[in-house]
Amino acid sequence: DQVRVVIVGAGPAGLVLGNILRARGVDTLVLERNSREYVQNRARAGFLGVHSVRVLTEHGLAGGLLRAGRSHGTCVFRTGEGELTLYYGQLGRGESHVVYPQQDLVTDLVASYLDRGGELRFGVAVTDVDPATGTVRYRDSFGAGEVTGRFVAGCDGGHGVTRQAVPGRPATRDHGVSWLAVLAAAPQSMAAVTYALHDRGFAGHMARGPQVTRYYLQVQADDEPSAWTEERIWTALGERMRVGEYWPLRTGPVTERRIVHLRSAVASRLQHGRLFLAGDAASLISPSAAKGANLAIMAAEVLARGITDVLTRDDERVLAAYSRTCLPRIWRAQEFSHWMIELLHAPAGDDPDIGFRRSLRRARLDSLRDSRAHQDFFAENYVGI
Ligand code: RFL
Repeated sequence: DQVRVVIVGAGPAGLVLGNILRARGVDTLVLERNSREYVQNRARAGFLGVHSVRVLTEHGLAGGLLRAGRSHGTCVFRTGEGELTLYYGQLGRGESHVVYPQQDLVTDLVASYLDRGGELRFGVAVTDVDPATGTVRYRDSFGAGEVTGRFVAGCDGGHGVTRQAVPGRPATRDHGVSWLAVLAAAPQSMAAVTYALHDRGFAGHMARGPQVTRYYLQVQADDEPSAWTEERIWTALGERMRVGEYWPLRTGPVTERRIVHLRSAVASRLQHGRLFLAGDAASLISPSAAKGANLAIMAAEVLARGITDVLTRDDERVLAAYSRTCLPRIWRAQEFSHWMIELLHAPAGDDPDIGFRRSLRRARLDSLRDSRAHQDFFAENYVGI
C-alpha cells in the first residue's frame, strides 16, 4: 500500500497541504484519529492574517471565508487609565484580519479535499512513523496497519506522535500563565478585540460569529474549568473589563470552557528523512497573538510547493530549504507572541518584582499610545507572518 504523500492529521495544516497537492494531481492520504464530526466542530482559532487569506484564495479554498468572514482591523487595550484603541488595519502595512471560525474553515477544507478526489480516513490513530522508509503505522477499528509514503507530513498538532520521530530537542517555554478559554452563545460585547489589563489578571474579548464570542480569563494553572460557573465567569469578566466605566457585557450561555496553558515549543528542525512537520506539530505557540493556525497554513503552502516541485520537475530546492524557510517565520511569530504575553499579564500577587513589571507594562502601553513607529511595529507583527 504505497501512497505518494501520507498526511497525519486533518487540522488546518494537513488539510491545506492535502488540498493544494490534490489540485496538482498528487496522490495523498490523510489519516485522522478523530471523527469527521469532531474535527468539524472543534472551535479554536478565528483570526486569519493576510498571508493565510492569500494562500487560501490562491488555491481556491476561500469560498466560505470570503462569504462569511468578517474583516477586522481594530483592537483596544483597556486599563485603569482608560482605553487605547489601535486602528491596526490602517497602521503598518495597512492589513486587517479576517475573522472566520476555524471549525468552519476545517469543514470547508474537508469538503474541497474530498471533491478533489483526496482520500481521507477518520478514526485512524497513527502510532509511529519511520522517517527513513516513510512507513506510517496506525491503529483503527480493524486493528493495526501500515502505509508507506514517499513523503510523510506530520500535521498531527501539538501533542501528536510525528514530532517524536524527528531528532533534536525542541526549544520550549512555559510562559507561566494559564487562560480559561470561554465560548459564549452571545453577540460580541464590543466592536473590537479588547484586551483588558487588570491587577486580578488579563481578560480578553474577541468576536467569532454573529452569535458566538470568545472570552479569555487569566486563571490559576491548577484551576478546574468546572470551578468556573457561568456566574463566576461573567462576574470576573465584568470586573476585569471594568464594565462599570463602559457598558455591560452581552451575556449568553457558556458553550465551552477549557484551560489553556500558555506554552511554546519549536522543533529544532522540521524535516528528517521523508518526514516533514507542519503546523502545531512543528511549533506550538500560545494563542496570545492568534498565530497558530496562520503558521500552519504558511508551512502547508511551502511544503506543498516543495513536494510538487520534486514530483513534477525533479526540483528539490524548495523542499531542501523547508526548515530554513519556515523556522525564521515561526520564530518571528513566537517573539511577537511573547511580547504580547508580557504586555497582557499582571505578575502574580506575591511576585517580588510586581511593581517593577507593572510599571514596565505601563511604559510599553504609553509607548504604543505615543509612538507611531511603535504602532506600526505592532500592526505589522499582529497581522503578518
Ligand atoms: P490541529 O488543528 O491540532 O490538528 C491536528 C490534527 O491531528 C489529529 N491527530 C492525529 N491523527 C492521527 N493520528 C494521530 N496520532 C494524531 N494525533 C493528532 C488531531 O485529531 C487533529 O485533528 O493542528 P494544525 O493543523 O497544526 O493546526 C493548528 C491550529 O489548530 C492551532 O495552531 C490554532 O487553533 C491555534 N489558535 C489560534 N490560531 C490562530 O492562528 N488564530 C487564533 O485566533 C487562534 N486562537 C488557538 C486559538 C488555539 C486555541 N487552543 C484551544 C489552544 C484559540 C484557542 C483557545
